[in-house]
Amino acid sequence: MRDIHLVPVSYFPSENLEFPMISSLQTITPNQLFYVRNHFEYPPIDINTWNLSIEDSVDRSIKFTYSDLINMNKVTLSATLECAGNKRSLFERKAQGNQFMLGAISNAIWGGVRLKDVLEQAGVSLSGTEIVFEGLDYGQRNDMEEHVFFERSLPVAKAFHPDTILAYEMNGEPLSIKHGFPIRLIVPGWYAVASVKWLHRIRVVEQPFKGPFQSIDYVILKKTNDYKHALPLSPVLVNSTIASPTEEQEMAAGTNVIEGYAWAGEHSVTKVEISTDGGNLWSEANLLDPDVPYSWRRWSFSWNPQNSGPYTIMSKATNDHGDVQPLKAEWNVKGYQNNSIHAVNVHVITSNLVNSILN
Ligand SMILES: Nc1nc2c(c(=O)[nH]1)N[C@H]1C(S)=C(S)[C@@H](COP(=O)(O)O)O[C@H]1N2
Ligand SMILES: [Mo]
Repeated sequence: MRDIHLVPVSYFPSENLEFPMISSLQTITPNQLFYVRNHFEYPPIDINTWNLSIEDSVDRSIKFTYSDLINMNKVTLSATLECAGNKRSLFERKAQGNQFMLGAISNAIWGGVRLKDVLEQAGVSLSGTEIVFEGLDYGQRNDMEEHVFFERSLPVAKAFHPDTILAYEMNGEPLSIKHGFPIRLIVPGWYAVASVKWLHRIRVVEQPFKGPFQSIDYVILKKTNDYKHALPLSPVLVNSTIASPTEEQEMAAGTNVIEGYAWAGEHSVTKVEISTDGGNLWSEANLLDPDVPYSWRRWSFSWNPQNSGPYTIMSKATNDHGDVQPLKAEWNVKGYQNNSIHAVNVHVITSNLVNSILN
């Protein structure tokens, strides 16, 4: 077995690591290869004093301990998490932020309790406006004087969705510190910024939440500082990635396998098409995984080039709503939700070519 590692994007001020997209395809990402995206230092956690408090809009608060939660009705579900900044580095016009390549995405089986069950047990009803989730990690942002916690909100309907869970397990193991121990929110089908790690406080609010990670970051900003017209990130867009071959790879003429992943957030991937001539002709790839809600599907395509030369390979996914990846995703200041058709340039080498040089 080869020693495969996460790929560092930054270590300071926070640790950010990508899944190595060049590793062999696996539907379930092993925990030690699951990408890591943090805004602050890891918070210290003492499980004996940790609790989750649920506060309603009149400041009534109910606390759950770790054992309260793990003794509730358990659910498991598979969900792909994708950072909204995944593929930021692939925008032709550079966008600010961590220059993620292809690997700010991974897939795991999450075990935990339905958020809805916890909210109901705490007496929260569907009547509020939004629910705010606070992580234990905090620190300084460049644009604010005071320290802030990592906080995000959800509309009440998504919070009460039966697939929105408070996870304490990842692929059958207790959640690790890097992924939000002891409890993280999992919001399937939404960009992973919604899936708050190191959760310790949930509050019901009557006004739309305006924290910096809700209204300054993770919004689609079309012009610098034009926050007035910024739109909140929507659920994950249909997307696909070619994992193999990789950019500028040399390939022998004859049969080659092109393979990768496709995902569609709350939707299903229904089709992946491959072009090997820069986007003129498209043929369907084989989907290797069944359609599991919220989860990426591996695909493969057998390619048999005969002639030497440069080729541009492209992958294009379609969802069950008929949405297709665009040739070029719309650029935005913060470089989010890049779902452009993925293109990889390769070189096919034939033995004829080598023989003609050597003889
Ligand atoms: N508390 C907290 N939750 C967080 C974050 C964070 O920095 N702090 N990052 C978010 C973002 S932007 C992403 S993409 C995912 C990454 O989850 P992972 O590190 O388990 O892959 O966590 C989300 N939840
Ligand atoms: Mo993210």
